[in-house]
Amino acid sequence: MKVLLCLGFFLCFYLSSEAKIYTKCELYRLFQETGLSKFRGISAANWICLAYYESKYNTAAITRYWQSSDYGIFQINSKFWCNDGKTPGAVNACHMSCQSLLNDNIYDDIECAKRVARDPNGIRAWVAWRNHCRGKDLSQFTAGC
Ligand SMILES: [Ca+2]
Repeated sequence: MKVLLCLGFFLCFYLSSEAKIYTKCELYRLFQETGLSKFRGISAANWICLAYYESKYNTAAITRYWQSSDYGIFQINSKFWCNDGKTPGAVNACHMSCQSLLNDNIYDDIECAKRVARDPNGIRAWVAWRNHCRGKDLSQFTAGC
């Protein structure tokens, strides 16, 4: 998404690589395209439900904790998965900057989510999925897509 902001008569900022609020059907198509749908047997509806309750589909979402933060549409944590330069003992298992989890390109976010889900806990790593999606009727998350 590109946004043109004009302030007054002269001052214009052209910003690229902005954040984006996705729709469930945009996510559905991207999850199909990248193979996140059915990844380790986890359906698209589970991933869309997870993204809804973690970030409301907003790539700019950040949640700060005492010594780490969650970033982006999947709320991926800086303690284990990405590098934000300020998390003590960070592992950075996705080998990426946490800032990359905040822009409108979510292909790298999807690859990192797959990495998280490859661990033994799988999708259970996400608290919002456990609290809001596990065992629920998730048909609304792909309805009409
Ligand atoms: Ca990204």
